[in-house]
Parts: sequence; structure tokens; C-alpha cells
Amino acid sequence: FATPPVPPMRITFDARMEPSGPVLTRRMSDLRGLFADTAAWEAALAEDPVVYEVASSPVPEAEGELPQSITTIHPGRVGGEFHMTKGHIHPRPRGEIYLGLSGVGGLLLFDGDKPQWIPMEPGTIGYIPPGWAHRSVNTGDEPYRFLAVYPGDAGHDYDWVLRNGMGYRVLSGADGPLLRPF
Ligand code: PAN
Ligand code: ZN
Repeated sequence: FATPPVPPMRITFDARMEPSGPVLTRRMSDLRGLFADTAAWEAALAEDPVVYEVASSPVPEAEGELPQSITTIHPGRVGGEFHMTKGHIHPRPRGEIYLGLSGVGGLLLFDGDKPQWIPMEPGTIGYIPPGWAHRSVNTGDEPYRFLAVYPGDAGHDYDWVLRNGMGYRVLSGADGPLLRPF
């Protein structure tokens, strides 16, 4: 182990899903190059809203451990494209599970060839197989929140998504989310 293992513990996230561990805030300005409509993204920078927050458990990102996080994506759109996470691939191919907690959204998966879309609602488990890049999208009008559990040695590569995209863009359509290839 690169870091000492932690003891068994009971981890609680309060009603606002604020854990004892760190919370990462991603604002519009952190999402450069991700939305298709650059002009709409630049206009949104004036207010620079919080797009999503990631609350992490105290379990370390180390080999053998299973850290967790709860992500809250606030509702909204940029030029018709729903609010979403940056998206990443794990440089060490590792599986990951997501559990929908509240709101509605989706899990976009991309292996560099064919994208996949898993609709998420409270109680849905989305499974991310090793080697698939993943991004979460809030397709509703309330906060979309989910739990993620992943092997601690997985690592996070964000540049892969900037280089390869995610296969689909998720836009707001008349009959729900619209998946447009790109
Ligand atoms: C999640 C994500 C979280 C935020 O915990 O890290 O939802 O998304 P980005 O990391 O793409 O900004 C996870 O997949 N961890 O591996
Ligand atoms: Zn991940």
C-alpha cells in the first residue's frame, strides 16, 4: 500500500450529502471545451454557476481500497446541452458502480468506438466496465445525485475525453433527452 489502509468505518453523508471528507466544486469555467455551443458557454461564464459538486468519502485512493463519492449535478443547459460532468477514463482499467440517489439523469459510456447510454433514476445501478470512459448528465429539472464506488488505484484521466469526446452529446429534446452523435 502506498498509503496506510483505513479501519472499518461507518460513513455518513447528511441530508445535503455533505460528508466529512472534501467536496470538489466544478463551475462552468472549469468545463472549457466540453459543450458544443462555445458562445453559450462563454455567455454562461458571466455568472459562472456551480455545475456539479463531488463529495468524497474519507477512504483513500489507494490500491485495494474502495473509495466512494456522491456527485450532485445541478439542473441546467448550455445551448440546449444538459449540464454534465467533465468525464474521464480510468488509466488502470477498473470497473465502477454508480447508484442513482435522487433526480434523473444518465450515464454516458464510451470505449472509443461505440457510445452507450444508461438512463439513471433513484435506485438504478449503472455498471461501468473496465476501459470505458464515463460522464454523467442531469436530464431533469432538479438536482441529479448519485453514489459512485471505484477501486482506489483506478486513477482519473480527463484529457482522454477532451481528445476523443464521448461519442454522444446529450441535448434537451421535445420528448426527453436527445442523443446526438459527434
Ligand atoms: C465519479 C466522478 C464524479 C465527477 O466519482 O469522478 O461523478 O465526474 P468527473 O470526475 O468526470 O468530473 C467517478 O466516476 N469516479 O471514478
Ligand atoms: Zn470514474
